[in-house]
Amino acid sequence: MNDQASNIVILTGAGVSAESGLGTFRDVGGIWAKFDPMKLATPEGYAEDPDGVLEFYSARRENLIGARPNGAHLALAGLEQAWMMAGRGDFLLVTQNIDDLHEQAGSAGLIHMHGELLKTRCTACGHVFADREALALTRICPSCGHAGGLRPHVVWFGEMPLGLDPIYEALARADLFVAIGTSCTVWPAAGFVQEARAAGAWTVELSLEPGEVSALFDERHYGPATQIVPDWVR
Ligand code: BV8
Repeated sequence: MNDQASNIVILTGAGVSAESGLGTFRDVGGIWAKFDPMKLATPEGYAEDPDGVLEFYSARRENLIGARPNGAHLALAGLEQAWMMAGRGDFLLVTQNIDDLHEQAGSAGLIHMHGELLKTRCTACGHVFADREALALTRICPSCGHAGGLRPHVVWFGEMPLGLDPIYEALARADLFVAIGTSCTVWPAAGFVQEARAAGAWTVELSLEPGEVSALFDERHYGPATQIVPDWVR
């Protein structure tokens, strides 16, 4: 890893959680190979079949509740702690993942740009709350009492990702950008490497195989995240 860097932005994707037993999206046998994202991860799909969408996310919640962080999550939490202790500069972890495995590993400065599976949002009042239960249309918002307006606190296709202002600010200051376990197919995350390069950052891709924008990375290491992330952090 680059010992000179002071401001780091790390982007993670589904590959970082694959060895914790959570499926990726676009690999063979991935979630979007089995389920249609246009029916299950869009506002239009939810309007058409809310029960079907809630069932899909409830099943993923059940799967997540048994999952534990792996060596890659732990290495990133350790890197953050070392970075802050040494007073090196800014540290921002941005994840496209909706699981909570980075938090379980101890990461603190984290943005969930595609939302969080274990949270629910009320479409009537906007209240967001921690929620590990199965989702159902009959449930009532604990804040405003409205029934039938609860949805998973995730960002669907066509919706605006979360935390973009602080993310772009950090990218503009970054001197090191690392993308881990992401195919870089989903925008705007796929464009972050270009933003970082424009700011003069050194760019690193750590994944099982090259993603869509691999050519834009200065340094690339391919293999399972539980091996290549701890090796790179060391
Ligand atoms: C938006 C959350 C407006 C819920 C998800 C054309 C051009 C530009 C944009 C678009 C376009 N057409 C459509 C768009 C917009 C669209 C988009 O990008 N579509 C794509 C498909 C073309 N984007 C949006 O709609 C976004 N909003 O654009 O708003 C806007 C305007 C201006 C400025 C800003 C915004 C909202 C997108 C949010 C979608 N939500 N899901 C849920 O999960 O159900 S997307 C879904 O994909 C996932 O949640 C995940 O977050 C995301 C990214 O996937 P990856 O994490 O990369 O996973 P993937 O399976 O693809 O890859 C896994 C990688 O890991 C692989 O490379 C593999 O090799 C590697 N791997 C596997 N195992 C391991 C491993 N690596 C290491 N170790 C291992 N063991």
